Amino acid sequence: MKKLFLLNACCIAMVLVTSTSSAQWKYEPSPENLKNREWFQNAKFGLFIHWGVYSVLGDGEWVMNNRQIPVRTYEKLPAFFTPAAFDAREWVQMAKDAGMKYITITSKHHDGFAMWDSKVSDYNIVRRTPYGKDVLKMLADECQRQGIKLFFYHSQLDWHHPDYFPRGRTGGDFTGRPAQGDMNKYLDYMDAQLTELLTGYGDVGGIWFDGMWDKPDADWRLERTYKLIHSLQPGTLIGSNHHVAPYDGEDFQMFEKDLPGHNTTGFSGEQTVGTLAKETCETINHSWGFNLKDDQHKTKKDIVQYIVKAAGYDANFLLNVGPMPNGKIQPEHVALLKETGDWMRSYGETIYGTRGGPLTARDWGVTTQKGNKVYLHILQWFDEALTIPSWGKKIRSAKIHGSNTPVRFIENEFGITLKIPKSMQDPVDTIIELEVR
Ligand code: FHN
Repeated sequence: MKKLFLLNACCIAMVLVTSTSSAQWKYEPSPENLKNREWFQNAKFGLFIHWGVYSVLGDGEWVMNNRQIPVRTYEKLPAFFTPAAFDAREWVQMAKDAGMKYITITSKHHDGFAMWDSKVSDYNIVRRTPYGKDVLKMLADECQRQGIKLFFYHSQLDWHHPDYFPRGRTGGDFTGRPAQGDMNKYLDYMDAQLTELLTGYGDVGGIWFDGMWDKPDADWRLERTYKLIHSLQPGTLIGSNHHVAPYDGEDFQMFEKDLPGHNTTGFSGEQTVGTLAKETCETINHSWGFNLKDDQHKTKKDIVQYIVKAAGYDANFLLNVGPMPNGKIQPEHVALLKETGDWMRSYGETIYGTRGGPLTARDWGVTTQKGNKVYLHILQWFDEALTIPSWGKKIRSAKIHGSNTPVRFIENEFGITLKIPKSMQDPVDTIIELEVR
């Protein structure tokens, strides 16, 4: 019965959507969506969670493709997924204490396994695992309760579904799927599952798509899917990790393991920086999904400086953890997030609600601004005098943020030179608060 209702809801929405799909479609974000974009830009810091049955093997979220595990074999994994120690309250509290304002969790990753009680497919956590509970529902309720927004990561790429055809760059013949299929049937299935997520889990802060890069030339019916999402929840922010310029219908732009405009990972070669709200996502170690051997954990300084740099580039920072199969987050990552929260409690005012600028990023650091305040975030500087260019505003005062310690400065044709004695410098971030007029 529920399946029929959902398919009807999806079809009605689809009829609505398809009947208006057209070449000259121009996406007009709703007032609610524009308000949520503002909220997003002020939020600045979120928790990314890559969690799924792949966590059981402790070898990251690409284990099915990397080890060339056929579908029929991989389908044995859910039987071992028993996260008895999963505690949504603990996860949300941890994110909140770290200074994070939203959580983005994998609803479905490339392995095609649904982490919620999907009526569209029984390849899900409720029907296929001994645990049998809808962790997304538990998390959505807890986020609602604690005032944290919940976003769903959703993979367009699918190594399990037979109609994800023609295959793409990954998930080839080793999956053992028949060498035929109908991509439109797969996209109908994807839209039906998205309809479930957008009609059964409260307010959805956003949908974080990933995987189009597997078949970059395919017709992904984006207009249809984006219209469906905004017809079900106009305020939901859509972003897609396709590594190219944003498409119509998208509300924010993400950059994987890079600051906007940078391309250290090779992902962002084609990616021009658009005018939408921006977000940089990064791993807390070197893995997205739980990886037993990965002890390349970042330090508090790495994380804080990344948050600050992202803010200087006018972008959010989405920091990832890969929970363990028992439902716990690795203790090293819990400790790192706690330390980060201590810093955000002390200096968050120079991040939350700010915008990047007025100066673009420099070797010594970045600037953020809010109202008549400009914050110089000096991340690496070895001298006691720093000269920055003027930008047309007069400096009324300068001080070490969070103290009443004035910072001496002179303004002249060469710019603004500030005297920052070593004793005032902080190895993580020396924040100079300028009051401007
Ligand atoms: O393949 C995925 C990967 O597993 C992970 O989800 C990251 C997150 O940004 N995105 C893809 C790699 O680009």
